Amino acid sequence: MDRFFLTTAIYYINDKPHLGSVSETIAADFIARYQRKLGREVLFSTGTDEHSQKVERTALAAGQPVEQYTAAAAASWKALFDRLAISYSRFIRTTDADHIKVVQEMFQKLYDQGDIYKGSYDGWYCLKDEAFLLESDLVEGKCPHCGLEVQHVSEVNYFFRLSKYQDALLAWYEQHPDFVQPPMRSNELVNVMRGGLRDISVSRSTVKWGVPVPFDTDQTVYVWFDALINYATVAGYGTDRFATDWPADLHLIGKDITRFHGIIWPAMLMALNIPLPRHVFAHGFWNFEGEKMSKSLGNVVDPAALIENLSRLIGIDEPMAVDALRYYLCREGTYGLDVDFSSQRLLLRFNTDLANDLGNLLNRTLNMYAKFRPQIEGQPFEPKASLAELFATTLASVSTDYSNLQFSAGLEKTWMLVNVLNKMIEDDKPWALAKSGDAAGLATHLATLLTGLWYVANLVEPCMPTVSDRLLGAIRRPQAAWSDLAWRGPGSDLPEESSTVLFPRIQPDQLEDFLAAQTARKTGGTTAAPSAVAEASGLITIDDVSKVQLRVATILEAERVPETDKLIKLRVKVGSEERTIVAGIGKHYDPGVLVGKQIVIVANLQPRKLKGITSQGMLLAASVGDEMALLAPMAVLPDGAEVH
Ligand code: ME8
Repeated sequence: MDRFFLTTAIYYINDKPHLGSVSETIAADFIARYQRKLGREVLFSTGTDEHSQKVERTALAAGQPVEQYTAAAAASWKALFDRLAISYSRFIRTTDADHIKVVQEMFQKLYDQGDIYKGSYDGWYCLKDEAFLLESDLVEGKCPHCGLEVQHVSEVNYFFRLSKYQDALLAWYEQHPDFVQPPMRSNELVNVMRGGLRDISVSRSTVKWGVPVPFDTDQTVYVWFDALINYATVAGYGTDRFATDWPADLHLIGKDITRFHGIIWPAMLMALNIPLPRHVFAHGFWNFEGEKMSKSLGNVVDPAALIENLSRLIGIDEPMAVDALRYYLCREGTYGLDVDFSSQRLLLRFNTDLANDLGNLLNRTLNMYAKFRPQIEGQPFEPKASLAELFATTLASVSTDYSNLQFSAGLEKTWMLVNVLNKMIEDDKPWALAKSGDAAGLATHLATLLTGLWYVANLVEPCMPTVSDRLLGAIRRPQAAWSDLAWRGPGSDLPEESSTVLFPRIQPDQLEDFLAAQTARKTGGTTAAPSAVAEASGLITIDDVSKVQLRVATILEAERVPETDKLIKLRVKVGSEERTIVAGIGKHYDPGVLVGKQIVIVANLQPRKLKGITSQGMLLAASVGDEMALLAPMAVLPDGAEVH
């Protein structure tokens, strides 16, 4: 059977898990489940990075022996991953005996062959990132990555000959342009390598909590050297299994640790004569109000509390709350880029996508099937042939999105199917078919709903395993491999219940309670503003609308902004006033055709600079895909006219 080996980064355990850290494991679980649906045997690892100076210090501060501290912390990470339905095959701890053995074997081998040598380090060290830094790396004397204070370190330790592999690494990147993704991350690394690589320190003489260097008991292995090796341990380095389980197909990591995975780890593998992983994908960060979630900034969202709040205040059981969180994390934003967390957006997705679109579809299908079953007895029970192609092409396109880690795009397409089915109910009017005695039409309609739901339940499984099982339980159809999904009737798999509430629609008072609970956690007691509650319901008030002043404007002049094909600078007349507006319409309009036209602008927007030009407003345009059209009044009006 085809195999797929997937890893997440392993987590430092001096901090509690936050939403950002678990988002990586959830995304990896999505991939693992999808690969299983493709019929592959999946090896999927995650775990904890337990050595290091900062863990040693945290245990000391907690007044606990470090072994005891790490055992308890690792157990709580693992328990959270179990709660989040993470289907890992191995939860690796860097304190596991097999891992320590592999680290020591590799260190010894590299030392024996001259790739590790003794030297002395005199420079800087960032405790938060566990990174050695050059004087020239520092920004205003602080760590360039996390911005925290650094410490001066001067010690004798062992170095890895990273510089020796610079050319081989660059050649590898040239031959494997998709080794590191997204491409911007690969470009960053190539630039670093072209700037020249220096040998790196790979042991510490002042840190006791680490894997002992096998031939020098005064030294422990540097935590990153130890941690990266976890991937080889999982694949059974040193055993027969390694030949089949290695290389990894995908290392999923965050954008802050690309140098370790895209430069140091491949160089270590080259030195050890081990094949390189096939892909490294670096995702973006979950931010909170534009800042990376981190304990030092005090803005972390606690996933366990979030699930508890959702479950308790919305009245759903915990596995469904977990799935709602998983859906939000995978559906929001483009994977690879940063995303801002918002409790309101989470609830909006819950109410619209999950309760309204999907939950309703299931409930209506079950209701109608139970009601009309006697009328369709003896009729052929096959789905509409006219929808076969749409479902087949969507399945293929969702598959491409999932394979490219474009989870949100794949889910969006799945929801397009949900909405096609919902719309079909409105268009076909099954109650009218029943009334007019069109038993064949009614049977086709119901078979289409049940077959469509079977597809949808399978397509959402990588993201929401419990929802998928419950959907399938309700329509009494089995989980299917991707290749077994076919546009055929349900056969003898037929629903028995006449209704089920998958997700209840959240009521305004529940919204308020949830947002208050989430806010209280971060600010120590304040409640959610009413506007936040309204926003979460997806509705705005007339007061919100009246804040925006829309006006008709006449375009006097238009010219392209140099060095961009997107921006056009407009001079517009709004009543007695003339203004400059910079608009991103350059790919859709030639400046010449715009002069003399009337448009609608937002007149009370704060000015902002675009390419050095102050833009005093924004124009309104509608777009879909690559098409765009400016909005204009249907009759010529005096410019400055208000738009209501
Ligand atoms: O770096 N949003 O561990 P770590 C998204 N032990 N992802 C985030 C995030 C956020 N706000 N914050 C962290 C380490 N992550 C090392 C890894 S691997 C051999 C050793 C991601 O606990 C981060 O980018 O600091 C990384 O991929 C993972 O969580 C673990 O981070």
